[in-house]
Amino acid sequence: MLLQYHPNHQDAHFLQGELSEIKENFIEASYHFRKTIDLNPTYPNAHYRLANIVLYQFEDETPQASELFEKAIELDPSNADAHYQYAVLQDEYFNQPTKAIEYYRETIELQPDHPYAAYDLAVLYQRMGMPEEAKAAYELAKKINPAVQTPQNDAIFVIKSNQEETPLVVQAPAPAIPAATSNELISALQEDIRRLEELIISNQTMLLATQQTMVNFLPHHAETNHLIEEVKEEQPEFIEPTSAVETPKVPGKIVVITGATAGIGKATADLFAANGYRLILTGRRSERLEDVKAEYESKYQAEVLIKTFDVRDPFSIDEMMNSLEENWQDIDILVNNAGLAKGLEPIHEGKLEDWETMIDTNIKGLLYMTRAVAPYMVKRRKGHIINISSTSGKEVYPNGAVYCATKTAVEALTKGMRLDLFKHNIRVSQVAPGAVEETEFSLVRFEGNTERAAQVYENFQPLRASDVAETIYYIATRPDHVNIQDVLMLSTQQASFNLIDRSGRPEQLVAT
Ligand code: NDP
Ligand code: 8X3
Repeated sequence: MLLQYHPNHQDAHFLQGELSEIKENFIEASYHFRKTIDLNPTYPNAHYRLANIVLYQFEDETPQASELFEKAIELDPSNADAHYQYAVLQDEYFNQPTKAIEYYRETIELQPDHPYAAYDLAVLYQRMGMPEEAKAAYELAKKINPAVQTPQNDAIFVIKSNQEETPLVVQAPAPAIPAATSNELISALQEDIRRLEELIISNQTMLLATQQTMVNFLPHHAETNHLIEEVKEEQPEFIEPTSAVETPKVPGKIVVITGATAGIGKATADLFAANGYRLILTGRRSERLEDVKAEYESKYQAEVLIKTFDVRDPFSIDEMMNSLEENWQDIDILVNNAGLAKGLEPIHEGKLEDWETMIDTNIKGLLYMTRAVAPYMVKRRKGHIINISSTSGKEVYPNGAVYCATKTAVEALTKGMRLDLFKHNIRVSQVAPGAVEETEFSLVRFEGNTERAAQVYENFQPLRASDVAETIYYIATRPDHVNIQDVLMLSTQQASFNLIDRSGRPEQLVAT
């Protein structure tokens, strides 16, 4: 709730990251930690927390995790566990034993009773053919954790160290990389809650809306405490970093998003970029595409390809596909988002030009894109097409016949695509949102008339572009065997096109 009024509040993002992590919503947690870093690149512990999530929750993101641990160490050279995790990565992933040794040793210096570092160091020394050093590290490991002393380990480290033999490959008896303990998570969280409360209370300049934030925040705080209690009860020692809901970040996957210059498309691009996807972003406004590319490259180090074309032109689409270098051709996800409404008139007054534009963009554009991309997916037996429909595909409203007809067509196309493509192992989904702000949708519909466009969203809280983006991302990140076909989503204050509770946005209600 605090973020609703202060979307750039770094503490609130960090705290929300911690809460999301405890709730095992790792995508959300990583989003908030990234946002924290974005707002304050030296925010204490943010890199470290994000690194842990990236490493344990998202497949194949090890290089990024390593960079984050490196940064965490740079920001806080006393963080023993960051040193340890970094050492493990150098050892096990990057095959850099010398560097790994350096960081294991630093871990032990910083935290002499670190439960795993000495043992892992012993194993590494042994593997490197340095038996004396291995033995010394093993002796230390035994002092820290007597459980590591087994007859097998004794034989390996003590006896073998005196013989000139090929070093043995040693299996660690305990998990090599420890999860953060629940106690660590809890105390970090409690500290942050305390800090945030102090910050809010001491801020005398906060206005009415912020006071409401406090009111809304308190039950949230209670919920946090409840969660903490639950965690303590259920898991006195460890929180295993396994996700009940698998939402892995899959790096290197390629997503094409049409209409990424604004609104829902841009918000979707942001989320995929933040989560390590490679993006092909399209739209007609090349300057906007350039800006978006520059933003994601610097903010997320994302790989972004931009393609300027009109989805109504099948030849440009073919040209675009033919221009893709081989390493960009394996498109995993196509988000058919580009679309628009033009005008709001009764059928007998509608402009033919508007009708052509809507039909050509919303139906034919979506078809052309699908026709161009789907064969690659069929060939690979892999892919996911996500169409952006609308509540207008499920109901028809006065003066909106043609726009509603185009979105009804999208509904039919989604169903049809699914029937044709499921046997090729391709997923087909759609999202059908109600009114969405933070878009240019109404501005386009009313030909740049800002006043008329603003009226659409007046006195109620519509969906935001990011809400729809999150749904698209959720659909795209289900396990391979899950196909979510259709999601209808509206603002809580909207029940249908004309049934909108316009008694005010939540904060306005409070202020009056
Ligand atoms: P925006 O106007 O903010 O974004 C529309 C995007 O589509 C822009 O990036 C635009 O890029 C692109 N686009 C439009 N026409 C073309 C074209 N001919 N060729 C290529 N790109 C095109 O609107 P939204 O984000 O709201 O709209 C996205 C989708 O969501 C649409 O399909 C819309 O129907 C649907 N939708 C929107 C709702 C809302 O209330 N906002 C609710 C339900 C569904 P550019 O101009 O640079 O080409
Ligand atoms: C856009 C939503 O209700 O304006 O698809 O048609 S609405």
